[in-house]
Amino acid sequence: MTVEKRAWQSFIPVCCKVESPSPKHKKQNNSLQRLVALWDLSSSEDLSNSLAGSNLHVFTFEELRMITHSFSSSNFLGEGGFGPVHKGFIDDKLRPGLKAQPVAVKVLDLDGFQGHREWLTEVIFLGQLRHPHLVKLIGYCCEDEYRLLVYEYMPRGSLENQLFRRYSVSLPWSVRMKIALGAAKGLAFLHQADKPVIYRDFKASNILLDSDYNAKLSDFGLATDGPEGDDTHVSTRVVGTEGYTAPEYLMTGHLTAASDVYSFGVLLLELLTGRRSLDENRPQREQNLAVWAKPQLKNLRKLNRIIDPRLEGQYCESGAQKAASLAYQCLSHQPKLRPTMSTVVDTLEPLKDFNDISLGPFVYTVGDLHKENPKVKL
Ligand code: ACK
Repeated sequence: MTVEKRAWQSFIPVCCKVESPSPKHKKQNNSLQRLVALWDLSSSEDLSNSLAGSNLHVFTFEELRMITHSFSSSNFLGEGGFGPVHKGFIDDKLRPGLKAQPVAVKVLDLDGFQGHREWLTEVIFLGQLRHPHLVKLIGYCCEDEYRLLVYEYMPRGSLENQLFRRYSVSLPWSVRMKIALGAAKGLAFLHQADKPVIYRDFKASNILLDSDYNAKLSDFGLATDGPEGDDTHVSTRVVGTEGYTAPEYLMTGHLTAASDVYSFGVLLLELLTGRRSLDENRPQREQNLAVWAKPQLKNLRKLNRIIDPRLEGQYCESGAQKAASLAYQCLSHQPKLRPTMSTVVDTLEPLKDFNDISLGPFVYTVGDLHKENPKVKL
């Protein structure tokens, strides 16, 4: 797997304007998190100057209002932890040189779960990181109290919606494996970067899908730099999403790349079983997916019983065994026993090659779907 180099080093001199690094602390100052801290104190003008080499477009609020038809309900895509997301369209009539394309515009709701700091983290991390399995940030708006982000548009929305939506055809086995592989590649890229990044909020709602079910990670508001040098972990305030969080991180705040691997194991279970990581509508002992499913992963008879019934038996048994065994390792209570994300990628690579049969055509029943939920993406 190729690891793209990040270009953020070129931004260091500008941010050092705010606080000059001593040689002793140079390594630490190179971190993306450090840049977030420095820019948090500086003006929006400093931010746009500093991001000048990142190819991010700086939009005005008026421009984004225009391309989303005043954030109309017909352009509304959904509401995330960050705030509402609307569809829009950009082209070179808006700005010379802009590629004509649909976009998704996220509006930061300052009363919501995330704030300016998370917005800044997203701009800085996604502004510097480029990879086929990370959603592309096209630009942002930082005007008065407005904070918005403009992304490439992902026609199939979030994996959460695709996997758990009531009125949809079940995702076939090979598509589930393709999605797992794509998301694993995104995480592996972050972990293997020159300055490793821990994603910290890996979950189905943060994985977006393009028209061919290529998975891309989105929402970097909680991302942070990985440990450097001799350090083995970073200590942080515990953040993330219940049901996906590694037990050692939950208990001690010690964060390593292995915490992301645990969350990946939970996501793999969601894909195998069609169940949510946490589901309060189930009997008590089945509510936490990892706790309930883990003891059943190593036994083929038990495994066959927990595979998503919506697959109607259309899955590759040996592939399911391999995926279940991988999930089991990812969910180890000892972080050191979990595989690295590049091992996860290598293990998943062959599992997507399965010919799904007899589930019928993998198409949505457009008419019915739309009647039930007019906001559903087609
Ligand atoms: O599952 P969805 O349809 O896909 O609903 C959620 C909603 O916004 C809140 O996150 C959708 N969404 C977020 N980012 C994008 C994007 N880049 N392209 C298309 N839909 C998006 C997400």
